[in-house]
Amino acid sequence: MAGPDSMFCEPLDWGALARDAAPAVTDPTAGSTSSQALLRLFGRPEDEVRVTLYRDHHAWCPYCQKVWLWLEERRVPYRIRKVTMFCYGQKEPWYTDLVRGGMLPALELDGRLITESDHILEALERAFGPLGLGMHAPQALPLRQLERQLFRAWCQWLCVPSHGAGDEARGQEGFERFAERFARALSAAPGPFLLGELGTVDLIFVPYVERMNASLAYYKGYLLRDRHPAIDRWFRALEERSTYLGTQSDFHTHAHDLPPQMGGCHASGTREQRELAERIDIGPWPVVTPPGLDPETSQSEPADAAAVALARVLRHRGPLLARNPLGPAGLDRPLRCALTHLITGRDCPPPAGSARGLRYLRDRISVPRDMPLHAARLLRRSLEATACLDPSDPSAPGEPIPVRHRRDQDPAPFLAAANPSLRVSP
Ligand SMILES: N[C@@H](CCC(=O)N[C@@H](CS)C(=O)NCC(=O)O)C(=O)O
Repeated sequence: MAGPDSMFCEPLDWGALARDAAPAVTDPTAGSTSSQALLRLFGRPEDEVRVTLYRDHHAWCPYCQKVWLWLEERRVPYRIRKVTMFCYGQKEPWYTDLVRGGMLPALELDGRLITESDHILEALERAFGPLGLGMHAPQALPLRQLERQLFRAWCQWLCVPSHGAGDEARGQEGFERFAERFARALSAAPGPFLLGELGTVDLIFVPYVERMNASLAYYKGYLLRDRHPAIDRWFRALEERSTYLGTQSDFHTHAHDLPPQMGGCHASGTREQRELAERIDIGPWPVVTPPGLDPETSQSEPADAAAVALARVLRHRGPLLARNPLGPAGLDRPLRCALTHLITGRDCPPPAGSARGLRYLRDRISVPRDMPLHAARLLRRSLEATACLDPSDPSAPGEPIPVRHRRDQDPAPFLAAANPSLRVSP
């Protein structure tokens, strides 16, 4: 048994760990935006709810994010029903009965079903009033076109295979043209947002600019916020809002959720790109130094980040253990070692052969689905630090993250654990 002065410590048991976990949010219908909430009331009675948002389980769908953010910003009471995307599992039959083809998002407003995110935003603006100047303001229309141009230039650079440095340079140039226009539009505005106060048009840019920021860092070694101070200022202003923070993902999640959704993402292969991608995958975080220039977030680490990460793991402990390549018996102790490191900061060596199971989990923490960005960083750091102490094979990799699909992220076992009536018999 290791004494208090020993360099290493023994893992805490599950009961002791539970005592250090952050308490559950008392009322998810009010309070900060959270990916886990299924009903948002903003202090209104439940019988006033007129809206149901259908969005994806993992918060990976960009078109869902803009509608989600709009409802949160406008504080419209709504219900959430989560649906599986084709890339990570089987679409729920009740959803394909409702929406032919199963596309997301969809929204029910006063019993009327609406699809297509822009139609949804239009209907919401009609029913509840615009956010800021609204999406039909004359100034908003050219900006909405710019968003699509920027999106296409990004796809061209990221998703079309390049044959050497010339192609890469052309891809970057094409992207820069529209990124500069976006930055100029932001600089021309009186505040950090596009048309003065935050409006629907900002929210239309949010999902893909967030994904550009992450994917271009990972696959091209290109730091969007560093290159365009006006875009950084826009992100900083968004990151002051609890609404955006509740929907915001991180570099690692997007780097690995985008390939199956986009039909592939192509790395430039430069030294800078490879170094940054490795940092995004295994840390340390922030992914660039000095820390003042964190390209993922302007927010510093909240004091309860480790306790939140711990609480989220404890909540899903059963399926997390069962889904791991080491199995429940094999992962139990290594996971407790990592969680002990997470909350005590002390090294806790796992049994021989556990590095691959710890790294499997490290690579599958999804932000904001599982926890916020800083909590995820701390958990990944503890999983990696503990894997490095594996006495037999400290550098054993986890199972590679698939790129054509993400069925390793099938939510079915987690849903069945939370609600046994959903369990499908084999
Ligand atoms: N134009 C549509 C695009 C929606 C869309 O492409 N949704 C994707 C997810 S991002 C989808 O539902 N794909 C089916 C699936 O992945 O299950 C909109 O604006 O709502």
